[in-house]
Amino acid sequence: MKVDIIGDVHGCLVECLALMEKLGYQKNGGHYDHPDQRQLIFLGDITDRGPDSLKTISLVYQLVFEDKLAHYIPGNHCNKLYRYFLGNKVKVQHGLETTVAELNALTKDEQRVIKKKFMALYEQAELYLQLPKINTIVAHAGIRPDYIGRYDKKVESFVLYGDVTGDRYPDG
Ligand SMILES: [Mn+2]
Repeated sequence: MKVDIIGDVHGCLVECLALMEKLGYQKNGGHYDHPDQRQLIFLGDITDRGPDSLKTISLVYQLVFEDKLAHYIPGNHCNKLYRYFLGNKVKVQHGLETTVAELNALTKDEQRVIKKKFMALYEQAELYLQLPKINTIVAHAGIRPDYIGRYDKKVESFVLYGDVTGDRYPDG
């Protein structure tokens, strides 16, 4: 089993595609594969800040669900976008404003398609991925050894947001 782990694409679609090409992924007939059967892992934060968050969602959706070439693990930005799509009150800042601006530029139907793709990705995702074949565990913000095998709220917060202190800087 050979994997390429890509974290924090943050809407940088062009760079992501260039990296995939460099790693040997090829597009044939509209579908991606790798001549050596390598697999991709997108390790969270695929959206926000960069110029192409929505196209990045579509790319990762295709790679996970259609091409079966990638795994997707959520990050803190993904969690926030998920809560935004649920209609929860989230602050549209720290990068989310770029994704929301992209969404607002779409028609309602286009928005629905993207939302559906992202929700499907997020809801099928595991909080972290155990890859015993290569003696590896991947998590967006890391994981404590004693959390491995657990999937409760405490573990969810840790793998998404890290080992937070609860302290806050004046700028939030
Ligand atoms: Mn992050």
